[in-house]
Amino acid sequence: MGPRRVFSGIQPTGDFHVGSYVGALRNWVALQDQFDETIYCVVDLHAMTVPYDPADLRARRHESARMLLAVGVDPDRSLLYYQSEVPQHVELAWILGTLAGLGQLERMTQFKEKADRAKQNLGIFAYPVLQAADILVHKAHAVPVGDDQSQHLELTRDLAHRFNSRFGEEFPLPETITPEIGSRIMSLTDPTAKMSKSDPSPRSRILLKDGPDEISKKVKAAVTDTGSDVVYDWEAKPGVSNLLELFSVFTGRPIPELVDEYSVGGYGVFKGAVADAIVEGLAPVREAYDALDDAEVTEVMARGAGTARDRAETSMKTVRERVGIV
Ligand code: AQP
Repeated sequence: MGPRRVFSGIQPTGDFHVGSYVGALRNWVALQDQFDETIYCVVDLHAMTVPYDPADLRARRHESARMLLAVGVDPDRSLLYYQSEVPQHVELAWILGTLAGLGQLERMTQFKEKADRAKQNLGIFAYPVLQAADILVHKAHAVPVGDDQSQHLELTRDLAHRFNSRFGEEFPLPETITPEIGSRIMSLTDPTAKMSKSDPSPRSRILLKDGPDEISKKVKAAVTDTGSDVVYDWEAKPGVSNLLELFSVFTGRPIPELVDEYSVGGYGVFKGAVADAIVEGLAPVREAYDALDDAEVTEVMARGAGTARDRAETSMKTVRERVGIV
């Protein structure tokens, strides 16, 4: 068996929040110790599927790269680059697009949620095909993502399987890696909706760049449920359950132990402790972010793109031969 590879991407569409950190980015860092190769990408082409300002995109992709380095993606161990700088992603997306059924793409929940009629475009529709190409161009075996991406990963496996059956065995079918706790962190203002960077309320999410005061304020104002018991029960107490998941992730302590300790004392004491745990957990990330030098970030990303292009081109040589365009 060859080297075991991980691939994942993140959109530079806004400030990263604890949802994407807990659901995905934390795993990106841990997987550097568990897989032979880890490949991470700032997926700026995906970010163009919603209305945006070019200057804003330019700034955000750089900030995103800087934040990935700050959370612990190590450029000496992981390949890190901007998607747009490796054109083979788009070439493979076209080929996979010819194998993708319209019905299946129309059933994608994220497409249905995001594509309100006024803003619909081909990019949003084809988004999961480009995502499949991102993963398959590196022949990745595993993809660490939050729960919201499992349907797209299913499509990726279908496309890989269809390609292999039609043109010959080329792509591994990648597995999804989601964390047991925190695969779906919910909004602080509406614990029935996932925490998301496109939520109009900034109080709904904790940003990785938030300072201690902002974090405390947001946690203390988080919607909790009626009563005052700290109970882990997603049906009856989604707000408290969401905070318990965050508490567990940031302290490394099991949820039942936290429930035992905070079952008396009310929501005030509980929320104070959750806020402290998040503040403490994010402090090193914020410090690393502030310490990074812009020129260093630019240099890391240029180096990553060069390596990624070479690797993607090696994959595409065989793919082109298989599909008959050489
Ligand atoms: N709330 C969440 N809980 C767990 N995981 C999450 N992820 C995002 N939100 C949560 C995971 O983070 C990774 C990066 O996601 P992305 O930025 O590429 O895309 P996204 O899912 O579109 O992020 P948002 O914040 O939810 O933005 P909008 O509102 O635009 O949809 C992915 O692995 C995702 O699963």
